Amino acid sequence: MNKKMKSAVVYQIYPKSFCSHRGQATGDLLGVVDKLDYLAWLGVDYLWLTPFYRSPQNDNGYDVSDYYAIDPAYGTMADFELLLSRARERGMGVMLDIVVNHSSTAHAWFRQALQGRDNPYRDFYIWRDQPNNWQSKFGGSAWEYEPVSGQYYLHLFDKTQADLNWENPGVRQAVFDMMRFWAEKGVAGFRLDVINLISKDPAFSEDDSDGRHFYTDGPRVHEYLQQMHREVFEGRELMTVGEMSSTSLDHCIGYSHPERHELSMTFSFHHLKVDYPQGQKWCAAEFDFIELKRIMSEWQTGMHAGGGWNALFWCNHDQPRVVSRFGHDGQFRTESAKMLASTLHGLQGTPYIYQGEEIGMANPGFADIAEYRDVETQNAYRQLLSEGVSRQDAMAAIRQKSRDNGRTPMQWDRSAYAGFSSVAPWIGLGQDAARVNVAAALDDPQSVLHHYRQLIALRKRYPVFADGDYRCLTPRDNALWAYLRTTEDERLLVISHFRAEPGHFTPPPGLLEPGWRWQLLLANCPDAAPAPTDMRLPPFASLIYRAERAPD
Ligand code: TEU
Repeated sequence: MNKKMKSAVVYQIYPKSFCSHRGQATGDLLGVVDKLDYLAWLGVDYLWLTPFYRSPQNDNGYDVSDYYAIDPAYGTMADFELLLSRARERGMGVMLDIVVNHSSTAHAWFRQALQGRDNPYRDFYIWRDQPNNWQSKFGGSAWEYEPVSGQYYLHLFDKTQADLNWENPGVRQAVFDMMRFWAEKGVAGFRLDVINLISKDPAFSEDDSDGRHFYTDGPRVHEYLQQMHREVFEGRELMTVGEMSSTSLDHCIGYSHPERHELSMTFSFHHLKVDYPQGQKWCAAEFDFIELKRIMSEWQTGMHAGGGWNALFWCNHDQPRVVSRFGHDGQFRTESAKMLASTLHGLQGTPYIYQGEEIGMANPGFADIAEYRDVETQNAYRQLLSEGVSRQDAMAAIRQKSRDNGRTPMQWDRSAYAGFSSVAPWIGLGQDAARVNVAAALDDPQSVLHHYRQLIALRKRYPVFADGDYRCLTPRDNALWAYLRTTEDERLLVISHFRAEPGHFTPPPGLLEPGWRWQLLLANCPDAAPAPTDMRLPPFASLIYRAERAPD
């Protein structure tokens, strides 16, 4: 990655819920075009769009049936080309979501594969005469019986998402051809869906858990990514990010170290499991703040030392809203949303902003299971009830954890459908849409939105954001996360208070040694001291200070 890429910020768009240009229940590509001026004003450099390829939409487009076609629900290839050029005119690149751990079972390759064991496409997928004990990430066995051939095919996700067989060189060539097609069109980068799951251990052994030990960061995954780099990325200036499921720090250094020629950076998820007691997602639970700091600090220092690069994120289309999760979506919504933003954007790596996060959108709190659309949520609900969990407890878990928390329509203004569409959207709106929306946020200089805009600008202005090393100053404090980023010439001090009660910050010994000139860059509270000092912190306070070497 060059210097400019290292200071870049990415904005994630879930087109289905972003904006409907045509005034329909689901968003479309022209809806994204309509909002480009807003995104350029915010200052982001890349737009990652989740999949809009042709798809039966069993998993909202992560089940692709044609990698070369735009799903008619989202528009046409001409719409996409318009989006690319209009974004480019505004200095923004478009990143595509590449979903090649699996394809839809409606894909022509799979339909061919069903023709029989001799069909040349049979070996594009993974077939076995007997299933093993591997489990789908969406619940149930990872194997589906196909009665005509009498074999089972592997699906780590929904049964309509059949895993591709990367051992087959023909699969790899077909994937690289497809990626080159989009690169030639002028996309600026790729986000690679669950890319660390593509290499399965060929023994297909029984696992003492759900199978993950035999396909996570599997035996040939680095080889495959290096091949992808040679075949697709080399000679092009592309920003690439891999989504890494249940991965390790060492593997992520491998995936993202520039000299290994794999990817620019990685998403990992350990920090978003701090509200999964004993690893269990589907229960309502408090988050473990100390653990959150520990994990994020470990990835900060580990990736820095190893020469890897983190993708930084609190939210995406699979996660609850961070203000509801680690902040306070009531009285302190604005303060806590800003505090969380500053905490993340002060770290080393590339920050990703998920649509709506920049205005502090909260979980919708749907009361009824019928209001949820997501396949994973629906499966989880059935599973919980079958295990004897009460409806009330099941719904409490779903309200907190469902992926649909992040999928309600983007809130643009206070009109009936929040400016998303002129008809009822495919999923309900957040309850706060009349108050929490882009139009209101633009008008209010104290809004969460203006805070995000300032954070993006600061990253571009001061090299310490991209380059500084990281030290956590408060690993055991129950309320405070303060950290220091340092280069030869600059220091950055981020102080974040994670509680709804007042708190306190005391500078650690040595921090204020002479020779440095401090300034306040950004705060979410009035009357912040101009330089770090012993201070009282209001609820969810957050302050960013910077120092440079004072002239002798
Ligand atoms: O997600 C991968 C994934 O395993 C998780 O984020 C998953 O959704 C979560 O752990 C469930 O609790 C990616 C996409 O982001 C997601 O939307 C797709 O459903 C999934 O891959 C399959 O393509």
